[in-house]
Amino acid sequence: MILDLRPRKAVLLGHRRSDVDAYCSAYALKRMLEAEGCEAEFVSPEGIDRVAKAVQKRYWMDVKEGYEFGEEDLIVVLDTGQPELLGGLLEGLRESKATKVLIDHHPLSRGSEELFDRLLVDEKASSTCELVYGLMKEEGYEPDGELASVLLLGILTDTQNLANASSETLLVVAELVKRGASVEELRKVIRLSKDRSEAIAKLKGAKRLKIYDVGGWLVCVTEVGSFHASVSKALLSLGCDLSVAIGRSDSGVRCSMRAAQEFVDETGIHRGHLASKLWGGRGGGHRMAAALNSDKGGEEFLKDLIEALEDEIGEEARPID
Ligand SMILES: [Mn+2]
Repeated sequence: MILDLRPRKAVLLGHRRSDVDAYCSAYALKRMLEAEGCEAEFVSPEGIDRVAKAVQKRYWMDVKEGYEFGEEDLIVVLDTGQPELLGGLLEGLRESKATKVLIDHHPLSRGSEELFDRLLVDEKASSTCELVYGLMKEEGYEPDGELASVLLLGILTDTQNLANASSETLLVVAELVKRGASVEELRKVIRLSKDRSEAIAKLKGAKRLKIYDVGGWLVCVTEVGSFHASVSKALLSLGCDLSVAIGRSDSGVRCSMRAAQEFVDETGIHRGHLASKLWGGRGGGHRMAAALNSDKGGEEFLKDLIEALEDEIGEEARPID
């Protein structure tokens, strides 16, 4: 998939503010490439996020925020569902003569197919780290205990500590544990990085909650200034079937949306439907999680969202006080 190209200089690209999965998959891939005599560096626009920084302290790798394209013969883009998440690097990527590979567990977005020469994309995989582990086995590269730990970190963070892990993923986890990774130890690395302001955002999100019953489903909407993704995730764990955290942005509102698996399975609604109805498809994410932007005002946005849900479910929304 990669080593057959006999690359000499590779650049590994993560998405804007790379998360643990992007950082760790790059870390592991870099090691595999270096073992084959290929120089490799990791570039992530706007650096990496807070939890990834905690991981970086323990498993150090240099993170560059920009890159001068030209000498590379291999580009691997990791964990990046939408090419736009590469920010200013996208232009250079397009123009580069290098072989371009995408390794990702997000749905393949339009445009990615032409952009890349090789795709390792599997929506069923828990994480990009899981895909990189599969790739290593295919390439005949044996990850040691440290790499097994790094790969497991990406799986842990992308499955909410294995809560959402599939049977297939648990088998991969078992292999990584046999290679020397410790779930208990790695949980500590991620837990280290609890953030007080994030906790406050979640609590405020819960306090300001609007609850609707739409055809028996609990739809929860709230407004917060920051940490939208973790607020919507937290609301789901409180028992909502669909949670939406809205915040103001320069041009209108931005929001993060999450759906419980049963909701997606039984209603068939996923962010694709709602995004195209409400925002002309602007947004990205998984089937069950999405980040969206809209130029509408908060009230209008909420009204449209509820109407779109009523339409899809075929029942009227009933507010619950
Ligand atoms: Mn990921």
